Amino acid sequence: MKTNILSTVEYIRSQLPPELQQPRVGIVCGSGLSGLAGIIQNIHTIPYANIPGFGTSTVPGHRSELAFGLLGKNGVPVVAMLGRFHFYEGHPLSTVVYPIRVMARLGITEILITNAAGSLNPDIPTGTIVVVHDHIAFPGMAGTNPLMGPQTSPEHPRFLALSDAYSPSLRRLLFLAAHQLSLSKSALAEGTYAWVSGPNYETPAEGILLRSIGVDVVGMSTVPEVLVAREEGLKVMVLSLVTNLVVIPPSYKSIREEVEAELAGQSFVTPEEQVVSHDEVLAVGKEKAEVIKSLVQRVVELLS
Ligand code: CYT
Repeated sequence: MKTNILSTVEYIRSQLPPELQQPRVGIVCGSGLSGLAGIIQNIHTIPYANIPGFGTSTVPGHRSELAFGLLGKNGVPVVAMLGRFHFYEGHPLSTVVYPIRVMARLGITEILITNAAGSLNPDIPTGTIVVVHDHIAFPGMAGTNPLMGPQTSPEHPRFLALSDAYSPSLRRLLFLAAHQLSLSKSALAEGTYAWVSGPNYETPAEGILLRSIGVDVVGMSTVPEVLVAREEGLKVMVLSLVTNLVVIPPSYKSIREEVEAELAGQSFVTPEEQVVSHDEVLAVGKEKAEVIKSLVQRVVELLS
């Protein structure tokens, strides 16, 4: 494992000019958020397909490249994942988190992670950017955890503490950045992210469950990356863009009563069903991508 990471790091460095070989900040671009590449200066990209140990991401709307370059007015060296690996694509969790371990070995000290998520909180509408302050890892609690297995480094704690997984200092910088960019108060919220494996969206009953235990947003990524980033000693910040609302019925209406009433008098109609679509998720991503880009850039500037 360790030698693999080192050989991956060696390959990556061989593809880069010296000034980009030691990035300071890592960035993970979620669904529709890879436009960040457009503001990286001196950009050098390496397709995942060429990088030893990397998988290939297969989700429409996600790119599959690692981008190196300088970000912000101080030209901070960064590495950005344009597209990530999801557990639901069939990759083992070790593949999902491999780029995080590689970026840590390349020398990053902070990682800024973005994703698209569904909201369960009526106060967090579509289009809101949620600054994640905690998580619930459903697969992780149930034995699907990227930290399981032998320790791969003596520096890794066996029993990782997660009380401060989402760096308070980075979250402070994020809200300072939002202030400097004059974002409206409602553009941002703070909340708890639940990781589910996907690839299906949640049923209404699952939505009720998640909401009742205090979840604000739900998604199919990020948490494995956070766990490994923390194990590697990185400071972590996560931004979730709410691209859809998880359908939570106030109460289940009886279809039987409805049909019986219709049959007793009026005409019978089959109503349209309310479903989440991946296209909807991508469309909202496009609209808010600019804001996330500016926030990420400003946080990187504030870090330097
Ligand atoms: N939406 C999303 N669940 C959702 O409803 N983007 C991920 C998971």
